[in-house]
Amino acid sequence: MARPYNPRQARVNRPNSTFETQQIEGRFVNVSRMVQTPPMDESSALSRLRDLEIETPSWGYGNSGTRFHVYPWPGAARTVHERIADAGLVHRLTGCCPAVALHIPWDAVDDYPALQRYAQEQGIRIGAINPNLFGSDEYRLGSICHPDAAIRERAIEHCRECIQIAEQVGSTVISLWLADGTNYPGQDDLRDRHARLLHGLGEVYASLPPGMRLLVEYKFFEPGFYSTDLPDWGTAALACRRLGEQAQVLVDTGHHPQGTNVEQIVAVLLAEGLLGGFHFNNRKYADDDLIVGSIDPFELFRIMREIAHGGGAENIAFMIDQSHNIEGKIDAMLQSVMNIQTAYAKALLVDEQRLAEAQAEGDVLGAHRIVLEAFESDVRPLLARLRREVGVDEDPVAAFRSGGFADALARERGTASVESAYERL
Ligand code: LRH
Ligand code: MN
Repeated sequence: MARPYNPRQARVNRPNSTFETQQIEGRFVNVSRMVQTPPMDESSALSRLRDLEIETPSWGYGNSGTRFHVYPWPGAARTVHERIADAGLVHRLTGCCPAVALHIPWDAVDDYPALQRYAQEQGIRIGAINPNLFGSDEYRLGSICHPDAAIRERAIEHCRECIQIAEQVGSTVISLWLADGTNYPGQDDLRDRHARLLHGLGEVYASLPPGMRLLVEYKFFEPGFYSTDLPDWGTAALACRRLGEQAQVLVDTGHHPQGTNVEQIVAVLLAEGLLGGFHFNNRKYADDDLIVGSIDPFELFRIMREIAHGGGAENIAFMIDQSHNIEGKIDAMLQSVMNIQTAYAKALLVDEQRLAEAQAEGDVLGAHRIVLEAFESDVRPLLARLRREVGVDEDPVAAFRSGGFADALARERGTASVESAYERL
């Protein structure tokens, strides 16, 4: 009589199973999933959900638009203090957004310790500091990859200033995106630019105090329309490996060519210990920076599933990076937070044990249906219970809209118009 089926045994004993060969690199093999992991019960899902902290971007609260026009929103934040106050309101209404990311110089002030105290008065802390190496005329041909050494040095110096700002506001994350690239073949030497990239990142990394992380954000195009110096996860991962343990890759969900399997990039970076954080948003076409989960909620679920079952997700910075061009900024941010919580809650409900068995049996559709089951489950009651337990309204967007916040802000702040790129011509 055949021995009772034991997926753990089956997989390990399959002749060409890779586990034996990878024993020396056991840390890559997700053995834990092989262990009989009972489906996650509601209370453990709730504790995982309670641990999920989402950082909102200061620049997501202000008026933003496209090169065609910026449509001013009544009551939209106009100053760094108003942006931090709005982030504080989002935390009070969701219970899970205790930090706001700043962008320098958009959020520059003379007294950073005072700004940190102001954030604390709003019930939040200052999170990632984003250097801006694209907002001044001298960066036409790049910043740390610029052909001119003096401009490269000034770009590196700006990053060092941002590290000092981070120290003054108690932040432990520098989140660096480079707009650096070229627009025409021959415009510059691609290998020279790569060498400048690695040298520049090395200079920035060397200035990090212990305990501070450098998150390296890649993007496949724009504003570079022929080459981008940090175009993909591979280049970012190579650079981070070369830099050291305090450097990790930041995955902006809108920064990939169409058809990219983003969750596989997340899985590989997690396995390699190189996933530092996310810039969540969604897109239909390019880097559209739309509300996360608004276009492809199934992709967001698949990404959060790699986080939910992969382990090693302890130190990941879950950050939103969006611009709300035609909708209200605060309720758009609230909806984004809810969409991330929804995707994570569904991901936590995947029956990992049954899935491992179906995968071991090569039951392709069976395995897929187990994942679909979780995606199609209604997690609204679970999230309502979570929000009741953390003392916020079951529907933060409804609470914002029925709470008169928008009208109060519009009365207090009015409507500030902003010129678009073309209008400044
Ligand atoms: C670049 C990017 C980067 C930010 C900017 C606001 O597209 O994603 O993270 O600096 O948006
Ligand atoms: Mn981003």
